[in-house]
Amino acid sequence: MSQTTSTDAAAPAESGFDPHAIQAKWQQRWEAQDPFRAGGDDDPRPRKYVLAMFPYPSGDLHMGHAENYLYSDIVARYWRHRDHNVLNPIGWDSFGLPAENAAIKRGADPREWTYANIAQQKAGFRQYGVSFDWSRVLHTSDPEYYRWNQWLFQRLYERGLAYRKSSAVNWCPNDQTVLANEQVVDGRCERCGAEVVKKKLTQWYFRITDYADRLLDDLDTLEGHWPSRVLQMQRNWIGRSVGADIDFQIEGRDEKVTVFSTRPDTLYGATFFVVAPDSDLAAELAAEAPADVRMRFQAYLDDVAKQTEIQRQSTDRPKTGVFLGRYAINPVNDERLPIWAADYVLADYGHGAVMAVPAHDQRDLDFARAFDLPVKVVVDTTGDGEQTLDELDPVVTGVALVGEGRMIASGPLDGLGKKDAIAGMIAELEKRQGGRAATTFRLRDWLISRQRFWGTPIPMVHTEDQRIVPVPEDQLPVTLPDVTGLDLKPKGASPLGAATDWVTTTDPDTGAPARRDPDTMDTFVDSSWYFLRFLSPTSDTAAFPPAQAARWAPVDFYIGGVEHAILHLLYARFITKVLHDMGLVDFDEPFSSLINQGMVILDGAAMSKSKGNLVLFQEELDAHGADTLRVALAFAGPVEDDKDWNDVSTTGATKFLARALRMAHDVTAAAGASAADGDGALRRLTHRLLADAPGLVEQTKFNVLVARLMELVNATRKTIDTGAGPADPAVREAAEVVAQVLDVVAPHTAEEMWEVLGHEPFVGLAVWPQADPALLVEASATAIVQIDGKVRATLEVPADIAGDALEALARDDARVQRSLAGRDIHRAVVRAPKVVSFSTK
Ligand code: ANZ
Repeated sequence: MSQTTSTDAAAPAESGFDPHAIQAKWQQRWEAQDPFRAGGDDDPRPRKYVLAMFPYPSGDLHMGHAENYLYSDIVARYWRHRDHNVLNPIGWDSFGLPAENAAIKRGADPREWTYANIAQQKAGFRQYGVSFDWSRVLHTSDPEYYRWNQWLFQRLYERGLAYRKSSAVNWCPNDQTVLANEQVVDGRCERCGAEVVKKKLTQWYFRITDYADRLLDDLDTLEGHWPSRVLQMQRNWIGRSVGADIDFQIEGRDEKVTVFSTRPDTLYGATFFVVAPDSDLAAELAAEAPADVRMRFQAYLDDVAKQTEIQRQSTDRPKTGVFLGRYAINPVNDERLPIWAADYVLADYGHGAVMAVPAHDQRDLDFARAFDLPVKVVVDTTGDGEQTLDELDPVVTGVALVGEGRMIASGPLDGLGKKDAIAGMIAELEKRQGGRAATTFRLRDWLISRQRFWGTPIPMVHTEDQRIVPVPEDQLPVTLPDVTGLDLKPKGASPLGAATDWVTTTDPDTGAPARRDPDTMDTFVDSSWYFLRFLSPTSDTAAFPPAQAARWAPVDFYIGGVEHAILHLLYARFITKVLHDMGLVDFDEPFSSLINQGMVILDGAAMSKSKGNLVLFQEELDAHGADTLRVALAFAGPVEDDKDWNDVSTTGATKFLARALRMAHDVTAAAGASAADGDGALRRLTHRLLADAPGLVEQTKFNVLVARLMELVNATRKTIDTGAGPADPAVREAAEVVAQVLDVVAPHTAEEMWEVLGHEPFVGLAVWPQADPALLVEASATAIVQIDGKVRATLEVPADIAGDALEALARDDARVQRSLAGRDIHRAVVRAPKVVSFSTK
């Protein structure tokens, strides 16, 4: 669409098109009559569940919302036109830190900020003409919602999937709360950017790792339905490594220590042993070491605590470590392996200890070279013999031999390739009960407790005798206390702990005094199952009735930003699988199809308040009206692409809508007139749109759909002005089809057209007519005739003409004869019905 010119800008007023008046009129009727409410249980139509990721009430709606909810609305409206019972709900993800921080800043209640923003966003959505089912609105910060988070927590607890443990967690010193691994980006707090440190704390976790295999394997079922990059990001995040657990005896210690290795085949090449300095094992080993070692270890540990996980994993920094003065015994050859503490080994991956094989692992080699430890090659990787093993010596080259090859210096494994050697070693270890096949995941359990106020209270009670028991179900929800008198400022412990009346309770078993758990849940718990709550948002007997889940879920079409590719989607997939195992849902993936929309950007950069390059949704909406904004955004480019606001033409969109409405006004053929004798070309175009529109919407090619609507509006205009005129019934037919299809993008204008054309509202509920197959056949085609590469004639021919017949027509054509001027045709190439190509040389 072209850019603004001064004459364009005046177009709407001249044509008498008043988008604001039309919009107000139809929004009022929708509000009064509620036509977009999902049908009840007795609705016989097939069902479609369309969902856009629910918004966080951070302030006014912005251009990202304008895009996201436009796309889901197009799909929702489309399925209604295809005679489906559509559920298109809206709710708010309304717990979380920004509300709490705003409240701290202003000494107010987070509720005020939250619900005021929600009201504002609701009004924005109404004004944008989104066809939500407004009877199902939910807010996760309502006790009616979060009591079911508590219910869910307790179900997980019963199943051993919610548990407390002490471990080194990510701690944001600024927000004074723990963060899940997923909320740490490049070593910094995702929310505030502060550098995250490790702190040892006892916290609540969900045992998502129990589901790691299923979460990974089931991604295959989503192939082709989810963006492949999201599938890849999920796979990497789960990170399955297959190998073996190997038990090592430690001199002077009874219990064995297990390590995980993806290369058990290289066990004969192990020359030292490394433990994570911040692991319990390191502390235990150091405790029994001589005083000087203990001191060196402690100093090192203090140093390590300052490193982020990213720093620790980066390969290009000098290796550091401390020899602990202890030895592990290689189970296959009884060699003594010195034990080091070094920070390149992470405490919470595998078992927090590794057998180091410097010849075949780069990090181990770097370490061995730094501390002059032995290197023993056990895989001959010379392969095609271009270089000798001596030339490849890792000690000299500094490059570990990580490639495949034949085993050497490995006793019974000698001569084997990697796969057989791994299998052979595992069999040997199993025989000796010194190891076994094992799989390790990068995925960690989900840390769900937060030391903040504005979230779901964890429904557990700490008793005097140190038991931790669930709050009895009939006492749920545990609601948040009044904020008056509470200091919400982050201080390392939950502010709820200071709400004395609230935190004091009784032991459900004995009636003795007890304390509530003062922590609240990660808000990703709220969003892990909200799509099910929309099925019965007011139910006070169940989170969701399983019968409704069977009816509506999984979600057929889910759309949202790629920033949720890992966290939200992984958690929702996990909880869905848990609910499946509880027998509450009969599917185990929540979202059957997923689309990530691009961003609305300006001058090539993401819009942001701090950069001051925001295009404000509300301003644009007030200036141009909803339909203009909707058409302009839908037309701006493919759904997945970023759209630069410079390429979004509201002027072009307004002109198009004005033209469409004027076309409806011009129609003079009576309603119900048979279009059969109307303008054939216009009818073919109309029916082609009807035939193609479903595919265009289902493949989310909304920009192409708008282009096709524009084409049909232009063609109709031509018939009205310079063809058969406004009385041609084909003109009415075209205008009616435009109204019905345009509704998905520009519903207010479409309703107006529909009414102008003499129909009862709502076009939004009108089922699209079938395309007439007879009109989809291309009746005639234009063939070009070339002679020696130059076009000499065009012929109108039947679209299904045979090659011979086309060639004969071309040879007989007078213009062709003239051009040939008596020369002979040596060769004819015919591609019916489009091209005949003669050569005379
Ligand atoms: C011996 C070995 C020899 C290894 C070899 C690799 C190559 P992925 O693939 O990422 O799962 N490892 C195990 N636990 C670790 C920890 N807590 N911190 C750092 N590294 C750890 O990596 C698995 C490999 O990473 C394991 O296999 C182990 O080194 C190391 F030629 O064992 B390997």
